[in-house]
Amino acid sequence: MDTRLNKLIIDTDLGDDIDDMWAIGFAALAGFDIRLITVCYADIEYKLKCAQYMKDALKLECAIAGGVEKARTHTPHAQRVKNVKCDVSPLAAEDAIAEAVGKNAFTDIAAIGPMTNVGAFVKKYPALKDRCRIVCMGGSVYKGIYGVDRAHAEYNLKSDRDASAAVLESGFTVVYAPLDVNRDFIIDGARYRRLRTAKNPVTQKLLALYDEWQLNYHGYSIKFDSAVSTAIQYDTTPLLYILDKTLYDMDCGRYGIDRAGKLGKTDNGHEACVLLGIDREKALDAALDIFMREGYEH
Ligand SMILES: [Ca+2]
Repeated sequence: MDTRLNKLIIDTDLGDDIDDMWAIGFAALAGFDIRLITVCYADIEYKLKCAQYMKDALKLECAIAGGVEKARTHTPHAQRVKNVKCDVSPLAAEDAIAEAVGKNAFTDIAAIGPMTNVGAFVKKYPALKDRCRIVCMGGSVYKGIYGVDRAHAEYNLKSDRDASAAVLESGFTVVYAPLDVNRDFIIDGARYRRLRTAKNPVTQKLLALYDEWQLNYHGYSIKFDSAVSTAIQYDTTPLLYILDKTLYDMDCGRYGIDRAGKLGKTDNGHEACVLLGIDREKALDAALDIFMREGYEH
């Protein structure tokens, strides 16, 4: 594990599927220095409240900023966050990202929602390309959704296809964690039984949010029985990559995003690195170790 962690910006569509909440909790427990959370794509006012809720619950010291709203989706935690008072940056998300990147020698940007905000950032601030790395949850190269071994246009990249293409073509360092490595990334069985006994306040909060999501979420993501399993933890995998690259098989080469938003290898594409394989058992153990950490202090 790399203990010399970079500063971290999280660009997220939290508050819809539950995996973003798990990823933010994971980042906090892993000891990332989270400088900024930007919310993207849908239901921005609600997502800002969700981000503020996570900031308060996890005692984070980060800034929060919002992006352009392009859709309305699902708001399973609306009741929980409705009275949250937000302290939101007056900056637009892409400007807040640039400000945070500009303050440090190097910053990782975990892009775990549709690429609207990160696309705007790379287009407006090309001079910052050597000051950060963008690690995305996105794409489906050889494997598709849970149980389907056929690639397809994955949600984060297809929802704002032009922004996704802007990120890939930007010249910034971009690493993709596609469905190939995370569509089976689920904590279940004996690991899940252990997770349920976690003592730290972060994982206890995540489990409460997960139970709430099980009751109130009526979207497209798969719900497993919460007595025995988490939901699919797509968004934890790019953060786990930053911590330990050896858990993955990575391919670096020329990739493109087609009109439908599908990521694939192509001779006339742009340089990118894509995680295509994962040591699943070892990676789940590594994630569980972090969710079980004791002595969380911020
Ligand atoms: Ca997400």
